[in-house]
Formats: sequence, structure tokens, C-alpha cells
Amino acid sequence: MPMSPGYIPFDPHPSKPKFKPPSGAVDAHCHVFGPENKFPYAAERKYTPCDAPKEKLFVLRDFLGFDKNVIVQASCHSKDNRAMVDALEASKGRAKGVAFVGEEVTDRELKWMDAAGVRGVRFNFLKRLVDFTPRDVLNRIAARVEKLGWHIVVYFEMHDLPELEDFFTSLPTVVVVDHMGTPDVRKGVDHPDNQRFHRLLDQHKNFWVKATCPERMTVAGPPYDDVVPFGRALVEKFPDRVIWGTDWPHPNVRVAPDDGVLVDYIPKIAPTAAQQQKLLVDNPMRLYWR
Ligand code: 0GY
Repeated sequence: MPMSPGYIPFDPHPSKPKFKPPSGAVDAHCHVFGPENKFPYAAERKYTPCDAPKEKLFVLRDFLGFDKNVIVQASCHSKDNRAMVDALEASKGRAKGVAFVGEEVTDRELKWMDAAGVRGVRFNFLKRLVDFTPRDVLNRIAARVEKLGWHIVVYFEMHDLPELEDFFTSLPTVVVVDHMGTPDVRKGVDHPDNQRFHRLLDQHKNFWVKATCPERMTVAGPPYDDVVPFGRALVEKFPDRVIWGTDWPHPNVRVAPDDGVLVDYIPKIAPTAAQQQKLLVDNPMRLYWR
């Protein structure tokens, strides 16, 4: 089983951010891992994380000044969504979830997840994280989750967009793109690859985007100023379809980021109070707490 060597744990002591999120702010992309003795990691996983249980996520949420979380199923738990659902159930209505399922998932399991607060499934196209799933299988899953009113989160690398775009635009649900479509920041915002991604968002109003993960894309390092133009362009062009999250506990990053520094990045991409309100409250509430 291929494993990422030397998995880097999250920063246990993030700094207190200077930026205060508006009341009711949602961290709309984070994960829970384990604990392994209760929720073992999947045999087919491509990396083994350190435990990052719900209790630690909720402490971080409060420390950073957030009110709610959206917990995204990560590939190290594969299709076993129990740790994520357990966190939703413990959150007292303050967390919603995005699951990872195969077509063997039963209607009963989908109902169980829906009742717990799951509002979407994730289609992951990163070869280093998951094995290939045929499009017809994904189409059948899409048709089933559409009936529940769920959306589909897509995670891909921007250089793969040309071969994925037709499939994405054929999906019948709202489609939420992870991590700004993972642009190469060295190429700049105006590069044709990034402009193609903006065009996709422009032409398909069912597409949303997460202005997340400057720490994954940066070349310069913290405070991630080289990534600011990318997040800022999305907030300016698509103010009603953009959301933000920490990505805690940051699987597979080279250097564990300080979550306080990530929160202080928010006003750089969303400088006005109106933009911050949409990015952190109105948009995620419309998508997940409707
Ligand atoms: C992320 C990023 C990663 C991992 C996962 O599902 C996952 O394992 O999401 C990654 O390694 O890029 O979205 O948090």
C-alpha cells in the first residue's frame, strides 16, 4: 500500500488571529481523522494521518472565532463515513458533512447520513489520493444524491480540467470545486488555465468554489501573499458562490500551517464586511443549512 512518508501533524498551538470572523461564521472545509482505535483508517488509504478527532476540531472552531463546521470525508477513511457522521451528531447542529460513497451505498445509509446533516458527496480525482472510479458509476451516484437535494464536491488538479470539464458540466446538482481548482500560482491569475476555470464558473451558475488552501499552493510561504490574487479574484467575481475553510488538520501539506495565520488571510481576499459576510456566513448557510 503506497503511503506518504513522514506525515506532518497539524500545529497543536495555532496563534490567535487578529481578524474576527462575523457572527455565525462557518469553517466550510475541514476533516476529522479517527481516533484510530474507534474509527480505523481504511485499508485502501494512500496516507496515514495522525488522529484529529472531533473534540479537537470543536476546540479549534471556538478558538478561531467560528460558529460552525462543514466536515468533508477524507480519503484516509475512504467510504467509511462513521467518524464524520459521529462528529456531526456530536456537534448539536453546528456541523454539516460531505460524504464519500460508492454505488453500493444503500438508500438506508444515505438516509442515515442525510438525517445526521450530510449535504453532499465528494468526487475525488486526485490519483495520489484515490483509485479511479468509472464515470458511469459516478453518474449513478449523482442521480441518487440529487434526489436528496445534495450537491457534489469535486477535487481535481487544474491541469486535468480540460478532460474533466464536460463531465462536471453534465452533473445534475450544484457542483462545489475544492481549493480554487488548485491553480499553479507561479503562472498568475490571468494564465489561460485559470481563466478557463473562471469561465466555467461564469457560464455555469450551479458551480460554487472554495477559496481554500493557500498553504497548499503557495511558493512564497506564510502569510501566503502570492495566493491572495487568486482568492480575491474569486470573491470579487463570484461573491455569492464562494465559501472558505481551514482544511484542518491539513493532510499531506509540506509544512503544517498556523491556523491563526490562515484566518488572517481572509480579509486579504475579502476586504469588505459585505464580502466577509457572504463568504463566511450567508453562502455556506445557503448551501448547507437551508
Ligand atoms: C484536502 C486535501 C487532501 C486530502 C484529502 O481526502 C483527502 O484525503 O482531502 C490532499 O492531500 O490534497 O482537501 O484536505
